[in-house]
Amino acid sequence: MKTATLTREEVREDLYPSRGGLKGNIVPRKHPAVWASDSAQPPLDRSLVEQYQRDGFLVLRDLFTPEEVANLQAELDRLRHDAQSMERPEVITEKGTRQVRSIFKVHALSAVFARLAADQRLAGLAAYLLGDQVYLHQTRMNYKPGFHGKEFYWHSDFETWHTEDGMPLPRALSISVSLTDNTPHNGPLLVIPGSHKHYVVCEGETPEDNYQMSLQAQETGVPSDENLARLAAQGGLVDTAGPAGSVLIFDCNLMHGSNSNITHLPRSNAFFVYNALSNAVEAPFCNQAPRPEFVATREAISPLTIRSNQAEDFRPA
Ligand code: 6CS
Ligand code: FE
Repeated sequence: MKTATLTREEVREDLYPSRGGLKGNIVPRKHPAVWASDSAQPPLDRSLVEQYQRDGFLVLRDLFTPEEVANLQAELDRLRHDAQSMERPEVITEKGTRQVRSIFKVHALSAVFARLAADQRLAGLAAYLLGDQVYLHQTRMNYKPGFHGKEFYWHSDFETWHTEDGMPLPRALSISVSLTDNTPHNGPLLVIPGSHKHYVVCEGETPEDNYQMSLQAQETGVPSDENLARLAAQGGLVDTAGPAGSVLIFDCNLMHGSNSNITHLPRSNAFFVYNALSNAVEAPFCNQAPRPEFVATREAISPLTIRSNQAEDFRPA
């Protein structure tokens, strides 16, 4: 009898199904947050690794010197000034205004942020936690300008990166470097501790070219109010406010969001998304075409060469 020859696509199992005709639900995560082998030497205190495993995030405040932060802030200002005149897809403006909301693929637009993304203190930590070589799945500068910076509603990044980018497993993490003070008032990232251990199935079909709306205001891949309330009742709510130079490491599946910024103080953070090389994106798990390269690296997947930077490496060109 002729055996069926199924293609890789047909045999591929979706371990984290979401959207489509599914009902909203909360299911257990099937994989760890820390993939490091027990024999690997952690680059930070083991108690912090255990805290990350438990909570799904860590805030570190003393990774960069004031001179390094000042140089990064100069590059932030240079990029923001240039972005205002850029007509390119990587520059996302706030809905209804010309204010720059995000600049994607910032590692390709700025040699300074490319060096920062490859810094041992960030990429080295990501490689340890993910137990593999890493590559940059996505990088972005979120400006959240004063008065006009709009919110990022509650979501799990992994739900989007799995469903729309074809990221197989939750073996990725984000590192956010605050380049302006993140105060309790100007829209710091809010997280639900421990929520990374639960996968929230979202309802609804993924629209065509969804990224053209979702990067301004995410409406698909958003948990139900009921499921958000259940997660928050269990884990609480924490803001990740901290002075410029603070670093937030968070698991790809941690439930997070941030409020709009009506203060005069911009909340500008650089975000670097590290994916394990063994977890490279495949075809999307939704019935849409893959998202463009500036939102999800697909064509140029190569292991990151980790660097030891000095302050002068962050001086704008
Ligand atoms: O769709 C994405 O990849 C982007 N959206 C959000 C709200 N967070 C992750 C990422 O920046
Ligand atoms: Fe996000």
